Amino acid sequence: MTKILIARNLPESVVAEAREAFDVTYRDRPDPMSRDEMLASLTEYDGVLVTLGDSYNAEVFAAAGVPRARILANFGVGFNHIDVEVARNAGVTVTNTPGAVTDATADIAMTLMLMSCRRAGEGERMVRAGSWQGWHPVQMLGLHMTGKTVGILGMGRIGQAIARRCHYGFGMDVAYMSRSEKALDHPATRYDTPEELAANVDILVTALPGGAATRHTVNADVLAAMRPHAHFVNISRGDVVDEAALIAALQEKRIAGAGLDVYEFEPQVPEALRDLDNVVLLPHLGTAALEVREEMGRMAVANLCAFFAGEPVPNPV
Ligand code: 8YV
Repeated sequence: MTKILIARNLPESVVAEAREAFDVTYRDRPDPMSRDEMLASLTEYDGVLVTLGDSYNAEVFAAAGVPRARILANFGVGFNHIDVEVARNAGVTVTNTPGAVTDATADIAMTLMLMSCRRAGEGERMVRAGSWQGWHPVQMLGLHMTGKTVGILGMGRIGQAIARRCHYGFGMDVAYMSRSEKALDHPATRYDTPEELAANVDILVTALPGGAATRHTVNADVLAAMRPHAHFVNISRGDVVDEAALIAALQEKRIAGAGLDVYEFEPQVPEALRDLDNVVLLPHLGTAALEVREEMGRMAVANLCAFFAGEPVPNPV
């Protein structure tokens, strides 16, 4: 029977489904694999269900030699923790779970936009600390989202889901930067560079894939182009932003605030960021809802099943 390693704790229904099809070794733990475990995952199993935090880089593949594993089925849409090129050269197929994550991740973007613009984190901390002095007409005034312009960096599935929410739900104008013009069912302005986009919006949101190709797309220049009342939101990968430059922009109040679900060196969140009042910090909650994680798991298992049945995998990357 085909030997599969499930490398991380998953919803029970997903593990049960995988067990029906494969000889499963279930690593029921929340932490990423050690280097030895990573090597063993490639040399002792036919396929691995992997996720964020397990870095299948060139060095790991080189150390593993000719892998026994022929597929890495990633649980998640983002696969910047896997060197896909190296995997391909080693004869290893990589799959992911697009679609399943889209709405939940777009919802977290809206959560962060609202929380940052309306200073909800700051207000909640004030109430908890017992330091609220009572309502008054100019207390904690934030940015009203209705009618403002959102700028989306990266207009894939998640970017488009954020755009729809902003346009239809909040009456916002939509602007974006992406490699190609997108056929959308609502008006949107496309800009060619991140700087131009940043200069023309009230809220800048990143929905880029992460990894080498998009590293530090939001750098000091892009942050400098933003307007002082503007907010920045990141729900994609921490490395799309130069975190040190973001911290400086926030400290110097060159932008009004930020809402972050992801970090450059996750799970480390710099103290300088945690010290700031004008940021909302979430622990990578993008897809954190049981039914979403179950759907992601079902997709990962479906990719494994198709692969070992000799059929085309539904979600190759
Ligand atoms: C996942 C995500 O929960 O799907 C993704 O790429 O960023 C998440 O929300 C996590 O990364 C698992 O891969």
